Amino acid sequence: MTDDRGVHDVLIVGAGFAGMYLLHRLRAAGFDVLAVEAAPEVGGTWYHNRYPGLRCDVESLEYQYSWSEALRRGWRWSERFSAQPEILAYARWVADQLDLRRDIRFNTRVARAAWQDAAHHWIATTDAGETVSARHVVFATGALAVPRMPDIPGIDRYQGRLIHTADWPHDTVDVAGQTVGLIGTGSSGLQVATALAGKAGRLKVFQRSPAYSIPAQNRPLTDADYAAFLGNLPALDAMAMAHRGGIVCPLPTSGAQAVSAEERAQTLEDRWQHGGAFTFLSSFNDVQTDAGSNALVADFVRAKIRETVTDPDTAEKLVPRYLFATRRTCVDTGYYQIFNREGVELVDVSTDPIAEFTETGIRLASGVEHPLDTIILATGYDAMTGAFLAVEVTGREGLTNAQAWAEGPVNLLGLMVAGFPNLFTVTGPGSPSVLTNVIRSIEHHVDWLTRCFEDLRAQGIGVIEATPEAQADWVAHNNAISAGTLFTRTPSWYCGADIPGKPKVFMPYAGGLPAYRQKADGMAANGYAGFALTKAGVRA
Ligand code: N01
Repeated sequence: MTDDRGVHDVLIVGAGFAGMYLLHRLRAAGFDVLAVEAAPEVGGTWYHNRYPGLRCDVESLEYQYSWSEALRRGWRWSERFSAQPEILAYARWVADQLDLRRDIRFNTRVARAAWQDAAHHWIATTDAGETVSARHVVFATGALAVPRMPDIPGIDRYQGRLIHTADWPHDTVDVAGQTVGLIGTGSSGLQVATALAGKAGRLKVFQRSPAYSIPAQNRPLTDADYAAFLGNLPALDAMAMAHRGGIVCPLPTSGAQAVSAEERAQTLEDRWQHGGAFTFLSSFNDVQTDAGSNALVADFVRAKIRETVTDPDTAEKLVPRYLFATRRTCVDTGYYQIFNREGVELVDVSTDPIAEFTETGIRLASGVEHPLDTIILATGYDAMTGAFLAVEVTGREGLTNAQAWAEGPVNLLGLMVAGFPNLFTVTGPGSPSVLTNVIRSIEHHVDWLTRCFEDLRAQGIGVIEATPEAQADWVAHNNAISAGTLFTRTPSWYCGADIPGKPKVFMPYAGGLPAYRQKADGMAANGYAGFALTKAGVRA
């Protein structure tokens, strides 16, 4: 594709929900923008992830763009929590509505990007060896984009069908009559297990860590739901903007220990019946900061698991012991119930780990063998840093992104890394990102970037970059905030604990979206305090 359009104003890497909205905003603001996308279609994670049972854990009416009333009125979701095909169809519909595809190069993966210091622009090289030049590059590559293969020897030896949930085949996967093994019990594992139970001849769920999961209580959306939604958009948006997770949910006003046991039980029961993890988490205001309150909420969920699963041994294995919601809380549609079915077996590999793949299945450390026709890997992602580090990015004076992030991701506002002028990440580490309804976080970043590019253009600024001092302050601020929460007490993908050798740093900004927005917008309003600005045509 070596590009004949000269130096673009902005190159966007990725055409998921972030890249799509950014392309629309910047194009409307008169910038010359090109987006490149590795997949043949828009949608990002919703294109690649297509395993059976996949639904969003944020409600449909909130997991859509809020910036356009026309889009909100033009699309009708069928269910409260949408399934993947409908979310992908929505992304495609938006691309059509906004005529985005003409500026997206599909089937194009950026392999390298190098800053040209004298010319003040980037040259990106695709894996086909073609080049694109742009003054600014924005990585809109998503926090959960690079699938993680498990650290288990012998994977190539296995002769059956091996499928990662994040790379599900486009053809039909027929498991009827088969013995299927599922490794991993996070959000993906729970959903695929629930979908395959009863379809596979036998389903063996290999669980290393049990998950806390809240029922979705999914149901069709009605005309009344839509009337209540479309008739109250400003109030609903205001509520979402005030919520730390960007969710339409009243702010909790008391701690879990500040109310009587009866009131607490009733509140939790109401939220459980309402469904969804974000609203359940918002039952009380101290669930993620006070270990005593956290234990009370955790005990409520543990009791629900014990009530649901009829075999007491299996129930005990499914009960998590770690602090509630310090790993991503799952949302399910009948997950715990599958263990009451014939043909579904929970294999606890916490004490007897999977030692290796064999030609026919899995062997545990104890020597026990599990012959399997198909193995599904729901083993997650190289979260938050994986997609950015998968591209070899060279900034000022030969500094690479791998070097800059060797001890964990550092940046200013999760938007810019010192030493990488004119390069931005959307919903990267150091921003609220995965702790929020990511659509709201995306919209904020895209709005911030659009304003930033407009300001730079108006002021004749050619180069913007995070100063090392402001970056150090932001990293310290992030660490101080996460240290005040319970998140850091549990190993999780939020802190790189799942990947051997990955720096163990809590990555998302834990201060909530409203506080984050205030800081990011404040810095912009204050002349981009913390960023160094260089006039166009002047050597930085
Ligand atoms: O991945 P995960 P995911 N032997 O990293 C296990 C979003 N998402 O794809 O915890 C045995 O959570 C590992 O065990 P352990 C959402 O943000 C959203 O499920 O390391 N097990 C764990 O159980 C989510 O959090 C939606 O002990 C091994 C599992 O693999 C994020 O994506 C749907 C193992 C990985 O869980 C990632 O979720 C799907 C081994 N050797 C995803 N290695 C919705 O919106 C790994 N595991 C609903």
